[in-house]
Amino acid sequence: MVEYTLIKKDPNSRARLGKLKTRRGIIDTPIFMPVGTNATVKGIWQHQLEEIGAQIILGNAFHLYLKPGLEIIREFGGLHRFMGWDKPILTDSGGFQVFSIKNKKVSDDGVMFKSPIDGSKIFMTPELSMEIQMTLGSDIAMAFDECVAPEMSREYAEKSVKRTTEWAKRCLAYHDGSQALFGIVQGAFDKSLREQSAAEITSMDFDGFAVGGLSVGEPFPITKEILEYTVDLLPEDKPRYLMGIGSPDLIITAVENGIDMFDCVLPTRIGRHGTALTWNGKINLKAAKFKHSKEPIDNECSCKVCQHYSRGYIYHLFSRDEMLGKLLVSYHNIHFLLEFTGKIREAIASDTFKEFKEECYNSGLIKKE
Ligand code: PRF
Ligand code: ZN
Repeated sequence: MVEYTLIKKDPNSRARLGKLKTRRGIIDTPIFMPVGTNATVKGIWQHQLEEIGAQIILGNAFHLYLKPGLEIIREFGGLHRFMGWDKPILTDSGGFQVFSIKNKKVSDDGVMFKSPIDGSKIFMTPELSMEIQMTLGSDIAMAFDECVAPEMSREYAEKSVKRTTEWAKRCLAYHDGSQALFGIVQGAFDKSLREQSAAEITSMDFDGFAVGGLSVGEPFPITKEILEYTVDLLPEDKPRYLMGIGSPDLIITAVENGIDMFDCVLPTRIGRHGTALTWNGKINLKAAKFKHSKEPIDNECSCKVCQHYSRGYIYHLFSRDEMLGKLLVSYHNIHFLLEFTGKIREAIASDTFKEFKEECYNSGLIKKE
């Protein structure tokens, strides 16, 4: 259901340039996927996403099942029609969202929890997650997995890896093949568990593979070490997705380790708080030092916000709590990450990825490890 074509490998790292053919068009990889949890990338119109070059966005089985619910999605003919977006959508299975809920009961059958919206009891299973994602009609669905919290014991993590494998089998068995389906490798921060999980998950007939369970609060060197180790265990001929990362540092680390896809709420979340990504690092536009600034957020940015508005104007919007401030910074931030990943692709294409990374260090966008 998706077809990955490797175009080129970077001579100095494991970075790779490729194309992923989906039923709704071809995606250039490495690619950043903006997150639209509730069928909206917060604060951005769908036509604006197109305008800034988003090629694929994320939706969330968990949230969309709670609201608006499957009845409404069916009535509207799927998620694409419901939200007015006709490019590819990847849906997450709920495996991560369910696990951040308190007072849930996890068993080998599934996860029992109370709806955070109306308190009703919900039993999420691999089969239900597949049912939801098929109804949403996303182009890429994710297997239902268990993302283990970092404080859990090795014993628990071991059980959890087994459970994620069993759930992956059930997802494949229930799924009707109408959309692509990716498997997720778990295994906490333990290399032997990662190895076991990767061996089990990659032995199944998935269209692509994701690395889950990282960037859940652990220090950066651990993320990096486990990522490096895990990517080596994934097949070369399928797309690889690192779930839930989107800071420039982690994007560079992911790409140089051979990751093709990543997603994160970071650009819109920090944008709503006035923090903007720039080629010289993050700035917070609520800071008084920007009150008189006639400069754009970033001099090198080609986005509409940087073309038309000053830091001083955006400072004013935030000081009056005007909603436009949040919208402008969110738009700029998403544009920034899409432009950043576009430059990464150009650099891999021209054998200058190493130099590009060096430039990012020198400009202050990313930190020395
Ligand atoms: N599993 C799923 N979604 C996720 C994760 C995971 O482990 C993560 C971890 N960073 C983000 N999103 N299903
Ligand atoms: Zn901009």
